[in-house]
Amino acid sequence: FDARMRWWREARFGLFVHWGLYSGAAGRWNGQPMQGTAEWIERTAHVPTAEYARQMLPLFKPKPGFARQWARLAKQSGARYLVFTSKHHEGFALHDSAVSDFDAKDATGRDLVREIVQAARAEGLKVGLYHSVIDWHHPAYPYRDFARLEHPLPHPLEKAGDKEDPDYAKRADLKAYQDFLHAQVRELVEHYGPIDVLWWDYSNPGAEGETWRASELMAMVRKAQPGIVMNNRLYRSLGYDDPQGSLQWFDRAHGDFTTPEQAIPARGVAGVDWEACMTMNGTWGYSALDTKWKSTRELVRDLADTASKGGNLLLNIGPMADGTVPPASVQRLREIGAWLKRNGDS
Ligand code: JFZ
Repeated sequence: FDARMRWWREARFGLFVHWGLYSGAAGRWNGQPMQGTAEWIERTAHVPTAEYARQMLPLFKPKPGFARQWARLAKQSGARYLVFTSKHHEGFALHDSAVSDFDAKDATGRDLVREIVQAARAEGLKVGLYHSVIDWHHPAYPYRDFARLEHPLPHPLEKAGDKEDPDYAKRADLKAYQDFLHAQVRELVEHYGPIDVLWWDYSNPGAEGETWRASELMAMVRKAQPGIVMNNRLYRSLGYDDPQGSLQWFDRAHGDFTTPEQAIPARGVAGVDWEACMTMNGTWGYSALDTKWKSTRELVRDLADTASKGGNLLLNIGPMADGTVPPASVQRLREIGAWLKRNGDS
């Protein structure tokens, strides 16, 4: 355990990337600004998945070389690792998946996980996958309706039906979904060479513990990637009422480190490896509407605060649908990099 955690403990700073079909929506649905973080727009705008795919797929056009730009930017910022969304809750997979046609290979002819992993490696960065356990696209996914997210089936709301997807209840099938989840993750850990981090997201209350056959899934991943480091969101729900909840719920058997949100100012817990993840504005996925950027000064302070309390900071960018990183993020990352050059330890 200590051996595989070594680089991670020394890393201190990583770049997080939220990028998927939602990037094309840029915070609006049918012209209307939507509340909430932009990567949740399918739920917040109550869009059926077929309609979502119909509108979003044509907008998703990765430009050539986008991954090299991300990796170079990560390097310039002083980050030592890059964690990107191989799949977010929308269910669109960035790799070439044989168990789904809702994937980048089918949509664009390209395997974007391969492009990103290779680009990160070329810059000497460690690379990790954020993989969503939630999947709003898969027909058997048993927690599809926003209203039911917190609740395992059967749920009283079932009787009211699902406005967005009336047949949903008939298709929901936990076992079939688990099998799909395991098969898709297997592709990711077997086909792309060494993967350094698996960043699971996330098990809401009611869908935690072994709901996803977590022990079996983690063992499979560990077998394919003996050195991989995993967070604990596959097994444990996070505490919504307590921002430090996931620290208290940490369980070494089901995660190497824990990833509390809103963990700044940092508290940390002795003996537990932890990582704060944070946006530079107020959204993970790209939104053209969110221009409330934190200052570089504030971000540097957050990085120092986290590092001084023994944690890592995973700082997010939300590229546009063609892979372009918002200029405000580019500027801040370069300034952080310059600060680290002057004040950091390498
Ligand atoms: C999850 C995602 O839903 C979100 O889109 C983003 O990817 C983020 C990094 O992770 O969001 C969460 C999950 C749990 C909590 C907060 C946000 N929580 O328990 O406080």
